[in-house]
Amino acid sequence: MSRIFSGIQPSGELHIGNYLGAVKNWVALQSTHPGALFCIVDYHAITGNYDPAVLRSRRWEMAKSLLATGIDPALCALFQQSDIPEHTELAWVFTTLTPLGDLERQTQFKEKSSKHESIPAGILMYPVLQSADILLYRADLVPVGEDQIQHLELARDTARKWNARFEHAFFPEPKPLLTPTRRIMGLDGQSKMSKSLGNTIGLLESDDDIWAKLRPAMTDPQRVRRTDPGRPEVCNIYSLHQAFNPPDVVENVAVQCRSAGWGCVDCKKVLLEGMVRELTPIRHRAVLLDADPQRVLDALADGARTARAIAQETMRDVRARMGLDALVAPTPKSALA
Ligand code: AQP
Repeated sequence: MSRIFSGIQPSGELHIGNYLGAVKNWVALQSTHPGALFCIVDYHAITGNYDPAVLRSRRWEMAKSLLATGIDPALCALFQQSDIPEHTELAWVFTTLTPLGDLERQTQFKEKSSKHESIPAGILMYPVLQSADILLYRADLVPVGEDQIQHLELARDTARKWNARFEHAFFPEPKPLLTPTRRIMGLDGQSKMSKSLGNTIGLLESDDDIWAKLRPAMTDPQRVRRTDPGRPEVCNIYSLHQAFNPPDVVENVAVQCRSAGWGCVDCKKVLLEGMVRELTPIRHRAVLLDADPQRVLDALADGARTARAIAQETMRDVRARMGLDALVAPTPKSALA
């Protein structure tokens, strides 16, 4: 049976891009793949400047939000990366096998480093730590959004390199598991919806707040007047309809858009209905968790126990194969004679 691992940074609120690209899939997969591991990757969230108090609160909010989506600690392990020091230990091992050029070629590195005058090495090393996150649990399936495909290629290379040097087939070569909504664009319709770009709709936002963001959101730029026919295939709002509304509604949206039967605001109102239908139960569960925070702490403690046992076993095996296990005194030369 395949083992599933995936992670999410507590670098901001859980948004509909994270949800549709990855987390909704986690919730489905936890029932079909017992023993799945889902990690709040907090070491990945400290690569830039940050406020420790804000990070603490975001870790909490992320754990709560994930449980609210339906992540069930009885079916999977939900834990924090910083509770398991073996992540950083294995990351160092993998650093020794990774060519600098492979890291500099990563698209996310190029995008994120261009925003810094002095580039933090953590941004460069991010995919090495990510490979360690996955391979520490010898996971072979990783439900992620499209932006992570290149990083997973690097994880496969790393697994191949380590296996070739130290033990054949020890680490599996992890493959991505994508959803039909593998890349959700931000409300500007220009770049990926991203916590750090401020172009998100949070999973726990109120109906009014969602509407305030949807109303001015980018649609087909050729629809200047209400009577201009639209092109659903280029419209970000249409792709959100595909994620939140049933096929008959989506079909009608396309007809109304192409014929200019609806204006963009009418179309967004129908989208809001679909979003509210899906997000209301999640928001309700988040309120219940706010009233019973011990459930969040218990889930994380249980998850860390499960993860730690696997991580410690992997590192024992890795150290032994690399000549880093406990030393035994050499046999004295006189005893060999
Ligand atoms: N816009 C997106 N569409 C589809 N999937 C997405 N994911 C993120 N954005 C989208 C997927 O969500 C999971 C968790 O992502 P992450 O927090 O580990 O890192 P990220 O991809 O860098 O997410 P953000 O929101 O863009 O964070 P920042 O701004 O901090 O870098 C991943 O599976 C990701 O593919």
